[in-house]
Amino acid sequence: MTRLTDDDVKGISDSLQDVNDMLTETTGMSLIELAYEAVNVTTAGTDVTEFTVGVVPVTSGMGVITRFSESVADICRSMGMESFVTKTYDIKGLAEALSQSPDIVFMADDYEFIAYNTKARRHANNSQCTAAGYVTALNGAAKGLIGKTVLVLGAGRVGGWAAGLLSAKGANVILADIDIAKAEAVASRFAGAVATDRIGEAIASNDLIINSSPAHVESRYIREGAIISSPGVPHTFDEEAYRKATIIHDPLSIGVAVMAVMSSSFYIQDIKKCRR
Ligand code: 2YC
Repeated sequence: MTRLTDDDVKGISDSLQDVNDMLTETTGMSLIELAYEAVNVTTAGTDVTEFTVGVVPVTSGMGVITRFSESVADICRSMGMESFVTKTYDIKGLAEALSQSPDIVFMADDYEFIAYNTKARRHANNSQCTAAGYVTALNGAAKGLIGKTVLVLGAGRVGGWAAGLLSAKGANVILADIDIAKAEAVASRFAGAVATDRIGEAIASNDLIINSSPAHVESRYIREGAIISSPGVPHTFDEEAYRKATIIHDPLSIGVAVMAVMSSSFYIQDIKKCRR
């Protein structure tokens, strides 16, 4: 998984309103509306403002990313969720968080980023939630995906989840990766999905794109009027790309917002099961 840098994260807390405005303009949904749509629940079923959040910084691997945990907490606060970041790290930090009985605990190392619902004892993961958020954004911006062809750049975890969600939405999926074997392995899981390693050609012949790759996308391949829903980091689109296409990106907010709604939704589903 590509790792955010301090630089990617430093502006997040101050740009939450900009993200909301960008999403409203490009998809017709605010961040929280997008997150509910992505998890396919309504506020009637799950009201995230009733859930509290604890975020625990983790020092393993390449260590803490400056303001990563604070940004996660700010994103949840912007959705009306009472949130805190622990003063201590790792297991000590988890113990500190649990002593305050949060409904959801967010933690990330260099391999997994989860939102654990302490009551439902289930967690949401960032890869699935990021894919769900960006597929939902593309669906909104394209005004539906049924029968349309969508190019997925990058056959990693987010790309794999996105291919599955797009397939479920009735889109025709093309999976592009420089590693054709990787693209074919993922494409083979979804009826009708095809794999390619001819990246430039694929970009030049598709108007709807999910970019879940860390690679640079050459603006010269991008079609006028294309819609690129782009979770990929580093985010390296230039002004020519932004002139030609509608590009939907933010480094963390969409994934975290969907994680918060998905993790909250586990609790309600379990309660309903008990009531039957
Ligand atoms: O500050 C901390 O607690 C660090 N351990 C956080 C490391 C996050 C590493 N993961 C990522 O940077 C990417 C993000 C795009 C979101 C998911 N993985």
